[in-house]
Amino acid sequence: QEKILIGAPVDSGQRQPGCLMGPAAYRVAGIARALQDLGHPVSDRGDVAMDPLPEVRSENPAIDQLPQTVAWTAALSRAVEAVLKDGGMPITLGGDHSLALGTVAGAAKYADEQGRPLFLLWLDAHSDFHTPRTTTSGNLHGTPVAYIAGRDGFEAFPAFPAPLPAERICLFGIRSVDPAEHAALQQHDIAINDMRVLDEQGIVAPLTAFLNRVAEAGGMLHVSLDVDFLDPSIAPAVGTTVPGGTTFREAHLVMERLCDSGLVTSLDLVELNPFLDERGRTAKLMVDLVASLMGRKVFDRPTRSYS
Ligand code: DIR
Ligand code: MN
Ligand code: MN
Ligand code: MN
Repeated sequence: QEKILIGAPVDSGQRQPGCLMGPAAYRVAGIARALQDLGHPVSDRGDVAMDPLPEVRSENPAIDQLPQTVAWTAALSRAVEAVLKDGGMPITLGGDHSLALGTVAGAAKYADEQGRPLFLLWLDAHSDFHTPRTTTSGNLHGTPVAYIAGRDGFEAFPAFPAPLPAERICLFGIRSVDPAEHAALQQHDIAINDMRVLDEQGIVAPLTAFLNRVAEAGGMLHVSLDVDFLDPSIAPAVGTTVPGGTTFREAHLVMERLCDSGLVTSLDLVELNPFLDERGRTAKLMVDLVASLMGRKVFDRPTRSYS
């Protein structure tokens, strides 16, 4: 199956400049070559352009760059849906995490047309469960999971196609949750695998439980990988580092297990800020993680079954 790269130079979901250089950094770090070396056909559709800015406003005065974020959401939703319609697997090269408002909307639209349930695996230090009403930072990269789950407050945005019920969403690696997000998450049944869960149970048990549900439902699976899922000691190039993240070995094991499952149908790589990187170190780690997800391994092992 063809892996299709979509550049998403989105910088409007947070205030630290630099994420717009992400797509270029992934290309320089050799993402296409890494996939080709694994035997996958790859095509690069270049960078998506933002739609014209709509006239939208929010009652929350803290909100930053709402029109830009709405415009990116519309453009990226179309781009991802088009790749899925062409039978490809979209790999969106970000760009800050607000781009997932669009990429997951595109995947949800396609899944809905196919009559298949879409599942979401959110690999992140943050729960990103704010709405434009509850965010105090005003940074819209903290909102996509709420949009995807169908929470109120996104009136300025295109209506999310078939919002995902809580049992189809899995947060993984969480260690920074704002009070308003915490309160809202208490009202939802979303699986929250915070770092304590991963410390106590390891990554395999909770991940397998989720993947089994996806397989049983015949679902599609969108994976959204935020650089800050990783510990800052191995992935420094992100604007919002949070100590205590996943290790190199844990992150690769997540990717290998996802590969074995054969369930992943779309992928985001988000929040890389190449301006903060050390000679491409974080970009190269992200490319290596994608390679593990796409089949790079030390030795072949019998494929595990996911019911
Ligand atoms: C914080 C930080 N919860 C906010 N969020 C994210 O601004 O809403 N940082 N996603 O990467
Ligand atoms: Mn995030
Ligand atoms: Mn994050
Ligand atoms: Mn950020």
